[in-house]
Amino acid sequence: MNIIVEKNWDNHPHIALVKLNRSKVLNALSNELMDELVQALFKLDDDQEVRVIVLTGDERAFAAGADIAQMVEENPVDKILENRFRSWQQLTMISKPIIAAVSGFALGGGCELAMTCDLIIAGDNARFGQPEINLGIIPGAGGTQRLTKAIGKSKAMLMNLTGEMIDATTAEKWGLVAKVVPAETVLQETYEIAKKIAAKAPVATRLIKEAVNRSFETSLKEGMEFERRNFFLTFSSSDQKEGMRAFLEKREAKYTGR
Ligand code: DAK
Repeated sequence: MNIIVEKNWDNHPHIALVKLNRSKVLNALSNELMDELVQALFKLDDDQEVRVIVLTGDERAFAAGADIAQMVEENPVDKILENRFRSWQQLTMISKPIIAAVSGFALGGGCELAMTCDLIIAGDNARFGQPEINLGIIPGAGGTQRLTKAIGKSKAMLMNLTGEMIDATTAEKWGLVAKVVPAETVLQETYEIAKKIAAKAPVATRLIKEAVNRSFETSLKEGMEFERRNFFLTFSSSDQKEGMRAFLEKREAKYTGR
């Protein structure tokens, strides 16, 4: 098993933990692992009980990139035929919030995988990098695109052209990660954040994810229009009534996800 899925993580009915499970090779993202990951995420996305997904590796590595042993002898035709872009594209179709809990190396495809998630919580031992240049290739899943949007052109150029890693504090300062926490608490801290998100109205959290992601792909005018439509849409949910009534009645809201 290249990944381990724990639904009801820590007995929480709405949080699922997905753990990359190739420790010996620093969770290198083999084709098989990526297929399993996409399948598992689709399953969790379809499960109405699940509201938040946490993706993690182990203490030494979130993931040290695509599996170099699998790629070394490949040619462009192999690449076209195996169509690996499809699984990476599919990751962006998950509608529920995914939090990356990163300890250790997040390099190449590992950094790209973390960036495909909705937010990154990093242990203070985390190292991020796009070292593809050291292998004579360039990133294939967002290292020149998502990273540039996250940290800006000059810093993205620095990381991509030198292949050097940055530490967690720098990653936070540059806007790549949301929060840095002591390495030994990264899962616990991520769980606490997941718990907060899981307590919100599920339809609204999905619409927020969709709208924030849209801001990367569209003009401000179109993005504002998109946000407005999603805003109106929330008023068709019973959770909007529940959220507002609960506020007025000075009680905690109980969301049903409808
Ligand atoms: N692939 C395969 N094996 C890996 C690996 C990787 N990316 N990274 C590490 N390993 C293996 C090592 O070979 C070693 O295996 P054994 O020798 O024990 O059998 C084991 O993990 C432990 O690694 P080290 O002995 O090297 O450990 P160190 O602590 O000394 O060094 C390191 C850690 C992370 C600095 C080093 O392992 C390293 O530089 N790893 C490679 C990092 C890297 O270059 N990553 C970028 C790979 S290219 C695409 C989507 C994405 C991509 C491409 C296409 N499409 C959608 C088509 C992504 C490309 C990449 O990520």
